[in-house]
Amino acid sequence: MFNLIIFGPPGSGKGTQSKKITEKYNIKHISTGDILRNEVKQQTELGMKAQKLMEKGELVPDELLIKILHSVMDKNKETAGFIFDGFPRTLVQAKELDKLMEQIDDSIDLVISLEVPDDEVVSRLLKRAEIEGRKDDNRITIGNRLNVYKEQTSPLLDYYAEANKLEKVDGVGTVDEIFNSICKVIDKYLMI
Ligand code: B4P
Repeated sequence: MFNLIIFGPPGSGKGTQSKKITEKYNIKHISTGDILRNEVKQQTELGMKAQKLMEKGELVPDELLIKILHSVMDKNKETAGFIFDGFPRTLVQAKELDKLMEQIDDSIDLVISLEVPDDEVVSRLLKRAEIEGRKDDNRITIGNRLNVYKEQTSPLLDYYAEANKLEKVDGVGTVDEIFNSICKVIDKYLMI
Protein backbone atom coordinates (compact mmCIF):
# COMPACT_ATOMS: atom_id res chain seq x y z
CA MET A 1 0.00 0.00 0.00
CA PHE A 2 1.02 3.61 -0.54
CA ASN A 3 -0.14 5.88 2.28
CA LEU A 4 0.15 9.62 2.05
CA ILE A 5 -0.73 12.53 4.32
CA ILE A 6 -1.43 15.88 2.71
CA PHE A 7 -0.64 18.56 5.22
CA GLY A 8 -0.95 22.34 5.39
CA PRO A 9 -2.84 25.27 6.90
CA PRO A 10 -6.55 25.78 6.18
CA GLY A 11 -6.96 26.87 2.57
CA SER A 12 -3.58 25.58 1.48
CA GLY A 13 -5.17 23.38 -1.20
CA LYS A 14 -5.24 20.03 0.62
CA GLY A 15 -8.73 19.12 -0.57
CA THR A 16 -8.11 20.47 -4.08
CA GLN A 17 -4.88 18.52 -4.56
CA SER A 18 -6.16 15.35 -2.83
CA LYS A 19 -8.87 14.94 -5.46
CA LYS A 20 -6.27 15.03 -8.24
CA ILE A 21 -3.87 12.69 -6.41
CA THR A 22 -6.69 10.18 -5.82
CA GLU A 23 -7.53 10.12 -9.53
CA LYS A 24 -3.95 9.68 -10.68
CA TYR A 25 -2.70 7.16 -8.10
CA ASN A 26 -5.97 5.36 -7.44
CA ILE A 27 -5.82 5.55 -3.66
CA LYS A 28 -8.70 6.17 -1.26
CA HIS A 29 -9.22 9.83 -0.25
CA ILE A 30 -10.15 10.37 3.40
CA SER A 31 -11.09 13.99 4.14
CA THR A 32 -12.12 14.38 7.77
CA GLY A 33 -13.47 17.87 6.94
CA ASP A 34 -15.78 16.44 4.25
CA ILE A 35 -16.89 13.59 6.54
CA LEU A 36 -17.71 16.06 9.34
CA ARG A 37 -19.56 18.45 7.00
CA ASN A 38 -21.64 15.51 5.79
CA GLU A 39 -22.50 14.58 9.39
CA VAL A 40 -23.49 18.22 10.05
CA LYS A 41 -25.69 18.26 6.93
CA GLN A 42 -27.48 15.13 8.09
CA GLN A 43 -27.72 16.50 11.66
CA THR A 44 -26.47 13.25 13.19
CA GLU A 45 -25.47 13.20 16.86
CA LEU A 46 -21.82 13.57 15.81
CA GLY A 47 -22.73 16.33 13.34
CA MET A 48 -24.51 18.35 16.00
CA LYS A 49 -21.52 18.05 18.32
CA ALA A 50 -19.09 19.03 15.55
CA GLN A 51 -21.12 21.92 14.10
CA LYS A 52 -20.56 24.47 16.86
CA LEU A 53 -16.83 23.74 17.04
CA MET A 54 -16.35 23.92 13.27
CA GLU A 55 -18.23 27.21 13.01
CA LYS A 56 -15.83 28.67 15.58
CA GLY A 57 -12.80 27.21 13.79
CA GLU A 58 -11.98 24.90 16.71
CA LEU A 59 -10.95 21.27 16.38
CA VAL A 60 -13.46 18.48 16.94
CA PRO A 61 -12.34 16.20 19.85
CA ASP A 62 -9.66 13.63 19.01
CA GLU A 63 -11.68 10.61 20.19
CA LEU A 64 -14.51 11.36 17.72
CA LEU A 65 -12.09 11.77 14.82
CA ILE A 66 -10.24 8.58 15.71
CA LYS A 67 -13.53 6.63 15.73
CA ILE A 68 -14.42 8.03 12.30
CA LEU A 69 -11.02 7.17 10.89
CA HIS A 70 -11.12 3.65 12.26
CA SER A 71 -14.48 3.04 10.65
CA VAL A 72 -13.51 4.46 7.21
CA MET A 73 -10.26 2.48 7.10
CA ASP A 74 -12.11 -0.66 8.11
CA LYS A 75 -14.58 -0.24 5.23
CA ASN A 76 -11.76 0.20 2.69
CA LYS A 77 -9.46 -2.72 3.37
CA GLU A 78 -9.05 -3.52 -0.32
CA THR A 79 -7.63 -0.13 -1.32
CA ALA A 80 -4.15 0.33 -2.82
CA GLY A 81 -3.51 3.03 -0.24
CA PHE A 82 -4.92 6.06 1.54
CA ILE A 83 -4.55 9.79 1.21
CA PHE A 84 -5.28 11.46 4.54
CA ASP A 85 -6.53 15.03 4.04
CA GLY A 86 -7.05 17.12 7.18
CA PHE A 87 -6.00 14.24 9.44
CA PRO A 88 -3.99 14.14 11.67
CA ARG A 89 -4.36 17.61 13.16
CA THR A 90 -2.95 16.90 16.65
CA LEU A 91 -0.11 14.80 18.02
CA VAL A 92 -2.67 12.46 19.64
CA GLN A 93 -4.25 11.87 16.21
CA ALA A 94 -0.82 11.31 14.58
CA LYS A 95 0.15 8.68 17.14
CA GLU A 96 -3.23 6.99 16.84
CA LEU A 97 -2.87 6.92 13.05
CA ASP A 98 0.53 5.22 13.42
CA LYS A 99 -1.13 2.60 15.65
CA LEU A 100 -3.99 2.02 13.19
CA MET A 101 -1.48 1.59 10.36
CA GLU A 102 0.54 -0.87 12.45
CA GLN A 103 -2.59 -2.94 13.04
CA ILE A 104 -2.81 -3.50 9.27
CA ASP A 105 0.95 -4.13 9.02
CA ASP A 106 1.49 -0.88 7.21
CA SER A 107 2.76 2.64 7.80
CA ILE A 108 2.60 6.22 6.55
CA ASP A 109 5.00 6.50 3.62
CA LEU A 110 5.07 10.19 2.88
CA VAL A 111 3.83 13.51 4.30
CA ILE A 112 3.51 16.34 1.78
CA SER A 113 3.30 19.75 3.37
CA LEU A 114 1.84 22.54 1.22
CA GLU A 115 3.65 25.77 2.06
CA VAL A 116 1.36 28.79 1.68
CA PRO A 117 1.66 32.17 3.45
CA ASP A 118 -1.17 33.42 5.69
CA ASP A 119 -2.28 36.31 3.43
CA GLU A 120 -2.73 33.91 0.50
CA VAL A 121 -4.83 31.39 2.49
CA VAL A 122 -7.01 34.17 3.89
CA SER A 123 -7.72 35.52 0.41
CA ARG A 124 -8.47 32.01 -0.96
CA LEU A 125 -10.89 31.24 1.86
CA LEU A 126 -12.67 34.61 1.56
CA LYS A 127 -13.06 33.93 -2.16
CA ARG A 128 -14.48 30.46 -1.41
CA ALA A 129 -16.92 32.10 1.05
CA GLU A 130 -18.40 34.07 -1.85
CA ILE A 131 -18.78 30.95 -3.99
CA GLU A 132 -19.73 28.20 -1.51
CA GLY A 133 -20.87 30.12 1.59
CA ARG A 134 -19.13 27.79 4.06
CA LYS A 135 -19.90 29.05 7.56
CA ASP A 136 -16.29 28.73 8.75
CA ASP A 137 -14.96 30.83 5.84
CA ASN A 138 -15.38 34.26 7.46
CA ARG A 139 -12.58 36.57 8.56
CA ILE A 140 -12.89 35.91 12.32
CA THR A 141 -13.14 32.12 12.02
CA ILE A 142 -10.35 31.97 9.45
CA GLY A 143 -8.11 33.86 11.92
CA ASN A 144 -8.95 31.32 14.62
CA ARG A 145 -8.38 28.37 12.26
CA LEU A 146 -4.93 29.74 11.47
CA ASN A 147 -4.14 30.12 15.19
CA VAL A 148 -5.37 26.59 15.90
CA TYR A 149 -3.22 25.34 13.02
CA LYS A 150 -0.12 27.09 14.37
CA GLU A 151 -0.65 25.95 17.96
CA GLN A 152 -2.01 22.43 17.61
CA THR A 153 -1.27 21.17 14.11
CA SER A 154 2.02 22.65 12.87
CA PRO A 155 4.06 20.86 15.62
CA LEU A 156 3.35 17.70 13.61
CA LEU A 157 5.82 18.95 11.01
CA ASP A 158 8.63 18.16 13.48
CA TYR A 159 7.09 14.78 14.27
CA TYR A 160 7.16 13.74 10.60
CA ALA A 161 10.50 15.42 9.86
CA GLU A 162 12.08 13.36 12.65
CA ALA A 163 10.56 10.24 11.09
CA ASN A 164 12.14 11.28 7.73
CA LYS A 165 8.76 11.34 6.03
CA LEU A 166 8.28 15.05 5.42
CA GLU A 167 8.47 16.70 1.99
CA LYS A 168 7.69 20.40 1.62
CA VAL A 169 6.08 21.64 -1.59
CA ASP A 170 5.47 25.26 -2.62
CA GLY A 171 1.67 25.62 -2.47
CA VAL A 172 1.54 28.95 -4.32
CA GLY A 173 0.86 28.87 -8.06
CA THR A 174 -1.79 27.36 -10.30
CA VAL A 175 -3.50 24.14 -9.17
CA ASP A 176 -1.76 22.26 -12.02
CA GLU A 177 1.69 23.67 -11.21
CA ILE A 178 1.35 22.57 -7.60
CA PHE A 179 -0.01 19.19 -8.66
CA ASN A 180 3.05 18.67 -10.91
CA SER A 181 5.38 19.43 -7.98
CA ILE A 182 3.47 16.95 -5.81
CA CYS A 183 3.61 14.25 -8.49
CA LYS A 184 7.39 14.68 -8.78
CA VAL A 185 7.75 14.02 -5.04
CA ILE A 186 5.41 11.00 -5.13
CA ASP A 187 7.00 9.53 -8.26
CA LYS A 188 10.46 9.92 -6.79
CA TYR A 189 9.26 8.03 -3.72
CA LEU A 190 7.61 5.33 -5.82
CA MET A 191 10.57 5.45 -8.24
CA ILE A 192 8.32 5.65 -11.29
P1 B4P B 1 -11.12 21.02 6.42
O1 B4P B 1 -12.26 20.63 5.59
O2 B4P B 1 -9.97 20.09 6.45
O3 B4P B 1 -10.80 22.49 5.87
P2 B4P B 1 -9.54 23.29 5.40
O4 B4P B 1 -8.37 23.11 6.28
O5 B4P B 1 -10.04 24.67 5.22
O6 B4P B 1 -9.05 22.78 4.01
P3 B4P B 1 -9.81 22.52 2.65
O7 B4P B 1 -9.32 21.20 2.20
O8 B4P B 1 -11.26 22.68 2.74
O9 B4P B 1 -9.42 23.69 1.67
P4 B4P B 1 -8.40 23.68 0.50
O10 B4P B 1 -7.15 23.92 1.23
O11 B4P B 1 -8.45 22.57 -0.46
O12 B4P B 1 -11.55 21.27 7.94
C1 B4P B 1 -12.65 22.08 8.31
C2 B4P B 1 -12.90 21.99 9.83
O13 B4P B 1 -13.28 20.63 10.20
C3 B4P B 1 -11.73 22.29 10.75
O14 B4P B 1 -11.58 23.69 10.99
C4 B4P B 1 -12.12 21.48 12.04
O15 B4P B 1 -13.07 22.19 12.79
C5 B4P B 1 -12.78 20.24 11.50
N1 B4P B 1 -11.83 19.11 11.35
C6 B4P B 1 -11.48 18.52 10.15
N2 B4P B 1 -10.59 17.54 10.36
C7 B4P B 1 -10.35 17.50 11.71
C8 B4P B 1 -9.48 16.73 12.56
N3 B4P B 1 -8.68 15.79 12.02
N4 B4P B 1 -9.48 16.96 13.89
C9 B4P B 1 -10.29 17.89 14.42
N5 B4P B 1 -11.12 18.66 13.69
C10 B4P B 1 -11.15 18.49 12.34
O16 B4P B 1 -8.87 24.90 -0.42
C11 B4P B 1 -9.27 26.16 0.02
C12 B4P B 1 -9.68 27.07 -1.15
O17 B4P B 1 -8.54 27.43 -1.91
C13 B4P B 1 -10.66 26.45 -2.15
O18 B4P B 1 -11.65 27.39 -2.46
C14 B4P B 1 -9.82 26.16 -3.38
O19 B4P B 1 -10.55 26.27 -4.58
C15 B4P B 1 -8.76 27.25 -3.29
N6 B4P B 1 -7.49 26.84 -3.88
C16 B4P B 1 -6.91 25.62 -3.79
N7 B4P B 1 -5.74 25.62 -4.45
C17 B4P B 1 -5.56 26.88 -4.95
C18 B4P B 1 -4.53 27.52 -5.71
N8 B4P B 1 -3.44 26.85 -6.10
N9 B4P B 1 -4.67 28.82 -6.02
C19 B4P B 1 -5.78 29.50 -5.65
N10 B4P B 1 -6.80 28.95 -4.94
C20 B4P B 1 -6.69 27.67 -4.61
